[in-house]
Amino acid sequence: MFISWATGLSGGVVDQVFFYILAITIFLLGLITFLMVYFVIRYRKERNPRPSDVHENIWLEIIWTVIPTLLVLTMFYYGMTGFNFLKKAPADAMKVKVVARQWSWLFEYENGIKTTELMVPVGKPVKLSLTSQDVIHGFYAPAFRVKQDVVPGMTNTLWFQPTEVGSFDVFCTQYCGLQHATMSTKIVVLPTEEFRQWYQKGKEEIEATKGKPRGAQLFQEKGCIVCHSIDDTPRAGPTLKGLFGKNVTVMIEGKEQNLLADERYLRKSLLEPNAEVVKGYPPIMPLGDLKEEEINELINYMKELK
Ligand code: HEC
Ligand SMILES: [Cu+2]
Repeated sequence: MFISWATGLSGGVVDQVFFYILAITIFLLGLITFLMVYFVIRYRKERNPRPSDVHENIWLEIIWTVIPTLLVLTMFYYGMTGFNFLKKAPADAMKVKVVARQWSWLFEYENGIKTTELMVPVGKPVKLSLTSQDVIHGFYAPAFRVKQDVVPGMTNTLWFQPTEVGSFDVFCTQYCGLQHATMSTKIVVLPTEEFRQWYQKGKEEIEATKGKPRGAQLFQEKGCIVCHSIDDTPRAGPTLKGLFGKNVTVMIEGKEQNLLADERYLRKSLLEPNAEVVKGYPPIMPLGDLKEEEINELINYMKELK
């Protein structure tokens, strides 16, 4: 579903305030419209040829001051308690780091797993710490009714607690450059046991790279593996299996061109990811923060992916 119905604890809290205010607004709209029409008929010229001037009606004034004030105060009360609820994550929340960059999201879990879609277990609160590597982005999960700006140089937080299994949209709400519209992902809520297995498996994969050459470790640590498989599994980016020495069709400033995937090509892919963009893929590959030595290791590693 494009915009899903409210879910999670925050969804319920936000909707309560929203519908409370909406109900009062609709009631007042009805009351005022009714009185307007009624007075127009009741006090029309034929029935009331000489207009009379009404001076002071103390009770009327008290009523129309006190009732709206009380109504507005209850709205403030519900708004404030809802706001406090949304601002304070429970202590037992699962923590996930979120890095936004032009134009993708990266999620980093406490055990080191990295993903491009946010995987969470059902029924457990999740606390996100959000930062940006480049410009201001906005993390927005409409189904959970939560939204937070993601600003370079600072860490903002946000929390939610999913109450049902499913897949929910995430959008970027700050116009952050050309491919802003493609900067969306999903929150995937899994049953507890399924999540536990996934989390464990990810941990084992990380452990498995420990004894491997530096290039393989970097490929994992720098999050390349999140978008590139080294077998044929499709991910956000093309598989890197058998890339070296192959011919690739790329778009350079909108023009199609055939290039040999040699060392120059691999290096350029890392230094200027959006200069030679593989045909059929969006230019979402982020500029990793890589040292010269790390680039060399990664290139050596990619050359060996047969
Ligand atoms: C957010 C997802 C994402 C991440 C993270 C990412 N890439 Fe990419 N990468 C892509 C996409 C999408 C493409 C294809 C479009 C393009 O060329 O920009 C690509 C293209 C490439 C290419 C050219 C592939 C080809 O088939 O010609 C190489 C090489 C590459 N990436 C290496 C890396 C390395 C190494 C890292 C880690 C430092 C990395 N990528 C991180 C998404 C990503
Ligand atoms: Cu963005």
